[in-house]
Amino acid sequence: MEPRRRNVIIIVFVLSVLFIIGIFLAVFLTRENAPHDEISEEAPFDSPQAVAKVTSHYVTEASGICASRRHADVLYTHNDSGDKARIYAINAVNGLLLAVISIKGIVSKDWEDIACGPCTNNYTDFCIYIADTGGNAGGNAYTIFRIKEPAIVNDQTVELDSFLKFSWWQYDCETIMVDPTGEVYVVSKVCAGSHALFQLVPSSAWGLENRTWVTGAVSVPITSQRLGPVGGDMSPDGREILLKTYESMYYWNIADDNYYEGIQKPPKVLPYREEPLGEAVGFALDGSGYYTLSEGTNATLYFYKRAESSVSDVIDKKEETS
Ligand SMILES: *[C@@H]1O[C@H](CO)[C@@H](O)[C@H](O)[C@H]1NC(C)=O
Ligand SMILES: *[C@@H]1O[C@H](CO)[C@@H](O)[C@H](O)[C@H]1NC(C)=O
Ligand SMILES: *[C@@H]1O[C@H](CO)[C@@H](O)[C@H](O)[C@H]1NC(C)=O
Ligand SMILES: CC(=O)N[C@H]1CO[C@H](CO)[C@@H](O)[C@@H]1O
Repeated sequence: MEPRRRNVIIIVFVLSVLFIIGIFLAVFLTRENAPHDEISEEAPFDSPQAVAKVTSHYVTEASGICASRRHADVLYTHNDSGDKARIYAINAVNGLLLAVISIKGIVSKDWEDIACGPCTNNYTDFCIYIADTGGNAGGNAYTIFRIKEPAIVNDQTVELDSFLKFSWWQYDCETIMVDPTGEVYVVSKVCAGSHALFQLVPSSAWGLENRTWVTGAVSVPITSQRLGPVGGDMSPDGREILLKTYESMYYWNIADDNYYEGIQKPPKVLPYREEPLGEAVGFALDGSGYYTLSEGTNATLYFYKRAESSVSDVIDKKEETS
């Protein structure tokens, strides 16, 4: 080959390689949320185990899940908008329906999440909180319902313990969590690329007929590729928070009960198996991991076990702060 032709070939080759590298860089740098999509190293939870299928014909659009505080291996869930005012107890081991719990005297407009925890007015008693806070209310007619957790898990109709009516300038809200003192927090669901807000709902508003305006929210440093976040939970000891979007699971360790400060820090990104419209996440009662459940019939209940390596870490932290 004559040298000139060889030089041309080399130049064309080098230009092609640079062009391809350029395209890769462009794609990588403009990819939305690129840093959020990478699973954190030393994730404190393992990959999911499929526990069971939830085959009950009642549970067809599970939108929230929480672990009973009174009964081992019992989870409560509910359907997204369109169901009656009732929740379902399911067995956390085999996914079977244990009970249908109806609530007297209320209607379900757009139930989006459920949380288990102490009752706001009595820390020694346990309650179930239901967030009627979906987009149908447009931010102006949000209600949280609270019932006492039943002593026995069987089909029954229970009285409402209390309600909390509030308005917020955020027009949709699909996450509710309750801390170990019974304070309630909500997280708004926002457009792709926007930051959701984290808001304490004042306990003084329980039982008031007039709506309470809530203010003072802080911004959560995550974004979603679709509307989100769609669900979340606080661990029973109040030290951990999970928030999920349709694509990812985010985790905060909050050692000092300062949720407003903690939630503004960057979370860890946990392993998450994407589910069809997965909106429900809840910690296990003993903190040994967390469950997810998605909308749809025969949805799989997944369990993400706490990683062995992280257990001693958490115990160390507890000892430090106690
Ligand atoms: C709190 O709940 C417990 C358990 O149900 C009950 O024994 C106690 O009387 C309650 N305390 C108050 C102040 O309501
Ligand atoms: C509730 O709202 C009504 C109508 O705006 C008002 O007249 C009433 O004073 C309010 N009640 C309380 C306790 O704030
Ligand atoms: C759900 O599972 C049940 C029992 O395994 C089965 O009979 C039913 O056909 C399934 N339904 C759907 C929609 O797949
Ligand atoms: C049994 C029951 O009422 N299931 C409902 C669950 O929620 C979906 C979505 O709104 C309804 O279509 C189901 O009828």
